[in-house]
Amino acid sequence: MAKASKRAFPKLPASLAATRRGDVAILALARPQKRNALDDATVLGIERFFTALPIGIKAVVMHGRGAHFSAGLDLSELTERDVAEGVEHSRLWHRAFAQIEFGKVPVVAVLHGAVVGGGLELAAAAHIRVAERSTYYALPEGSRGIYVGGGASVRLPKLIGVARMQAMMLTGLTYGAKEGQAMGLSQFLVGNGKGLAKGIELAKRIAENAPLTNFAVMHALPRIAESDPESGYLAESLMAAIAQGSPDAKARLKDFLEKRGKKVLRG
Ligand code: 1HE
Repeated sequence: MAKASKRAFPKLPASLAATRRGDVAILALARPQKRNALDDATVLGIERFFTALPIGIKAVVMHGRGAHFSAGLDLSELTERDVAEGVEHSRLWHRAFAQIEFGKVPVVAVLHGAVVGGGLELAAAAHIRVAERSTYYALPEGSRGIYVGGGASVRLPKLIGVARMQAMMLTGLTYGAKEGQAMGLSQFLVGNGKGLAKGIELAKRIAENAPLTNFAVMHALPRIAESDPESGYLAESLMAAIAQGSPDAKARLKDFLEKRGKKVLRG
């Protein structure tokens, strides 16, 4: 890759906008006139963005412009697709969202308004979800005669369980921000208009961690959690040893022992 391209964001479609605040990148879904519906160009742009983050980016915040995070799949692109193209399309979403979940840096999704269908699938690929009070969640695929295709069958049951996802899909039930928080769809709930600031604050904290710890949390933890316990304990011990053996960990531990490190204080 050319040197310059590693320092700048890759070229994105008009439906996406990327900015930078120090070591935090902010990706906006920027198609509010279509309620940030996700067309192919946008999903490909998301994949490109996360695979080619500029050097020095340590965390990403993702949010939506306008009154909604995302209305999900762009339904206008669906009508002419045959079965084989449908599989290919779903696999494109899987590939793109895998770059979020198992990409280079942790991702914070800031949610407001509609987080529905593929919009919820996109949010579920992030590591942290901050929801504003206006947020509501739905999986209206049933009423459209389709099925989730952006990874929801894998990711959502881990967040809310199979039964809740079945209820959402079978009934078209909508959950509000408070319910979503209680059931684990979001980890932070904030007032309307406060989500982006909270997301950036969290991303800045994440960016201060040792990169190897962030790597372990993103890549080792979810795999360990799904493995059998004995393999899990082994993998954890190896990951722990690798992390603590890094020069970064040594320097941070020394800082603490010599009274320079941050204390863990409430607030
Ligand atoms: C769209 C889409 C869309 C809006 N695809 N164009 N997703 C859904 O079933 C949700 C469909 N959308 C809605 O229910 C509503 O648009 C909202 C509740 C999100 C917002 O309502 P509202 O009143 O603010 O906006 P609107 O007037 O409905 O929409 C504004 C424009 O956005 C309008 O286009 P316009 O040219 O007439 O101005 C809408 O057609 C357009 N728009 N949502 C295309 N989704 C990988 S599989 C994933 C499967 C799914 O995601 S299924 C869920 C699909």
